[in-house]
Amino acid sequence: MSSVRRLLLVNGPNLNLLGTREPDVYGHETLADVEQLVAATAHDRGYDVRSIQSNHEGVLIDAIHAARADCAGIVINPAGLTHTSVVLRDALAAVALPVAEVHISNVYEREAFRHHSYVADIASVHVIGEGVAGYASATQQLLDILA
Ligand code: CA2
Repeated sequence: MSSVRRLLLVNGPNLNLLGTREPDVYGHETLADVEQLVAATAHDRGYDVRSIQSNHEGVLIDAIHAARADCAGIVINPAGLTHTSVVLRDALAAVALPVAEVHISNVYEREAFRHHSYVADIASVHVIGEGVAGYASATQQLLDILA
């Protein structure tokens, strides 16, 4: 087990709008609810969580790089960058921490352009289409790997 007992939670572009639009797709919970859920799940197992959401790819990449110094793993919903971003993938691969990829909606039941993930093959955990509750499940599975 790593002596570092902290996770990084990363939420990508537009997820700051959670709970305010498209509730039929993303539910009624807010980003604050997601961050609280992950923090509570991790705290129960002795971990704390640093959370970041940004609409800017470079900000997310800087946060991922910083995690190398003081985090044991990363829970990430890359949002639309999932399907487009080689640089986000490269950042995750570079820090070489265990990664849990979460998607609130079932991307495989949506448009074809959402079916490919640049992150999927470097993530150890995938939770897709379980709503916001999927973040808790992803956190538990990541902590199982870290235990
Ligand atoms: O299902 C997911 O979690 C997604 O990562 C969400 C992304 C989408 O591009 C991915 O294909 C699947 C979109 C995040 C936008 O979030 C919003 C939340 C509320 C209202 C509008 C957008």
